[in-house]
Amino acid sequence: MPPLHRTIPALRRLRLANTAFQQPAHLRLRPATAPLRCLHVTPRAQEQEKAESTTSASSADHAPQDAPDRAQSKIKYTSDSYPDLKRDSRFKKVSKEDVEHFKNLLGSEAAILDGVTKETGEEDFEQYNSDWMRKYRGQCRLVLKPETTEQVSGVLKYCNEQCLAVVPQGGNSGLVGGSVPVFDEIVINLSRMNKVRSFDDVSGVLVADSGVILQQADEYVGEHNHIFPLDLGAKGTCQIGANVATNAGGLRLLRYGSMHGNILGLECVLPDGTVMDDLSKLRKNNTGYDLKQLFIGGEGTIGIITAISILCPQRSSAVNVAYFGLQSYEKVMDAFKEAKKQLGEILSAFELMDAQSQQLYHQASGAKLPLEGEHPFYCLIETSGSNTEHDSEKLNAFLEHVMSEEIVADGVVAESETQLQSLWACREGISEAGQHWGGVYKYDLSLPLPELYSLVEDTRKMFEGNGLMHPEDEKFPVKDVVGYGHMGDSNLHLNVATRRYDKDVEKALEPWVYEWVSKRQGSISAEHGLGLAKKGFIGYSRSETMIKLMGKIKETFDPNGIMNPYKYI
Ligand code: FAD
Ligand code: 2HG
Ligand code: ZN
Repeated sequence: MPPLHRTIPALRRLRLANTAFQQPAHLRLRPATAPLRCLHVTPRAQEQEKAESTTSASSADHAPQDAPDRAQSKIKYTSDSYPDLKRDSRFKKVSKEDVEHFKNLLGSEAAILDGVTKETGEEDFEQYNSDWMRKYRGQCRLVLKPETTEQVSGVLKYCNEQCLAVVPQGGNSGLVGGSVPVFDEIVINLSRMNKVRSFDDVSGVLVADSGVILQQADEYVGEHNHIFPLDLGAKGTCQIGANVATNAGGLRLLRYGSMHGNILGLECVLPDGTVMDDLSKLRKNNTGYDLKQLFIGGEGTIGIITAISILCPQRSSAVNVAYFGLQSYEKVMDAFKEAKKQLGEILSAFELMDAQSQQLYHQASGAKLPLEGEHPFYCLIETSGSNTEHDSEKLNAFLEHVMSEEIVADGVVAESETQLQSLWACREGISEAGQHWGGVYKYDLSLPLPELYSLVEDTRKMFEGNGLMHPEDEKFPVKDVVGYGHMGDSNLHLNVATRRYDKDVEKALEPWVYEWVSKRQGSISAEHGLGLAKKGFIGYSRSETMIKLMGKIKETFDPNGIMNPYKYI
């Protein structure tokens, strides 16, 4: 195939703007190798860039800005940050006898982290007690790591009988404080339940334990030419059972749909130890209430998911990624409309990033940005298809159109796996960059597309007006307000990057953000869930009737309330 810039003059402007992208900007369709992204994708992408970079600015130009030493700064106990939350006196404190019981039940040293009968230091519990954002910190002194469904069942049955509160935990990458205890709840960590049970390469149905890491699940089905229908920045850490428990959305929901559609069956353990075996591999099963749906997005409040059965699509043999600069949000919407119209079934991601989010990523990671000059908005588009010729024809027509109509001002197209990864890192790295300076307030919102970005502008105005924000001055708690997200799913991520967690900032944002969203009939949680962070705000997105029904469901499954207490329900 001839380089695009010879056949399509408008694409000459799709140029390579820095040394990370030195080759001419023609599009070459590549064989699909699974992009491997992990939680800390940023440094890896940076390393690749540094290795490739031969000229251009000195390394000092790209050094990340200094961040406070996060490892040194202690996270406040959740019980101190939320003094209104009181420990429920119904719950028993873990005793030596309880620990003894669990030891017998689990039968392995590796299965228990015991700070009740042993002098185990607080730092050993840190990774189980504190969340990824370093915002929430519990006081658990017992972590259980069962290896089988029977063990999970035994643990829950005992906890229910003894009224011991528990928190199910996967990779602990959740962003709403749902995966860590508030007080002394026992952590039930699923990481040792990590086996693939079966894969059928005719139907594409994968059955696996809930503790399998998402990236490993994707690699496993990749060996059979399939793809796990979920992809997200934390894929190197998060677990597939927890992905189901949070109904995670991620980067390709636009193409493959949500967990509610892709999950065919679940195996769950109820709080009283009953195993609900619904590991169906059927696509169609219209036999009464679809109970598994209650566990999808249930956030560990009614039971523990121990295995999943999921439909995995065929892996695409041609994947392309383009990164554009655009002059306005209206142009972003035009580009999205055109992408849907012209790329149709091969469009697999359409992601939005504002200029501030890209600057934040650049400053925090030191990575170069793909385009020279600033554009108010950026988009990342991915196509995945099975017919190289057909895909490239479609993509060429789309690129020619958006360039010649001046919808897109500038852009690059990846022509190697490394470049593809670097482009994705500009999008995926924002989440981590947001908290580089000390803390971040994260809002994950569903909004009608025409109004989606106005929230970011209004938030910025609000902080400019109340004197809490300054880009450089350390005295001001807020550093910047950035907007990005899954444009293809009308899902905005509003991140307020701060130098420290600060009650004045929180008061300015909440419930103001939720009111703003509710007025536009949006949702206060598009994909991260409610956890503890949004506990008090569910009423902005759900009616009283629905909240009451949720309460009844909780009571039916978990009458003693031992499952993930103090969270949204
Ligand atoms: P955890 O954080 O350990 O747990 C999450 C919740 O599920 C908790 O309430 C926990 O109690 C419950 N839980 C865990 N395991 C089970 C189980 N087996 N049974 C029942 N309940 C359980 N989310 C998105 O939706 N889209 C994104 O694009 C996205 N990108 C992210 C990028 C980064 C860099 C980070 C840090 C997070 C991102 N997230 C995203 C959020 C997070 O990764 C997801 O919510 C993920 O599904 C959580 O998985 P985990 O294994 O870390 O679960
Ligand atoms: C993403 O899309 C994740 O990058 C994280 O959902 C968003 O950190 C956030 O606010
Ligand atoms: Zn997201």
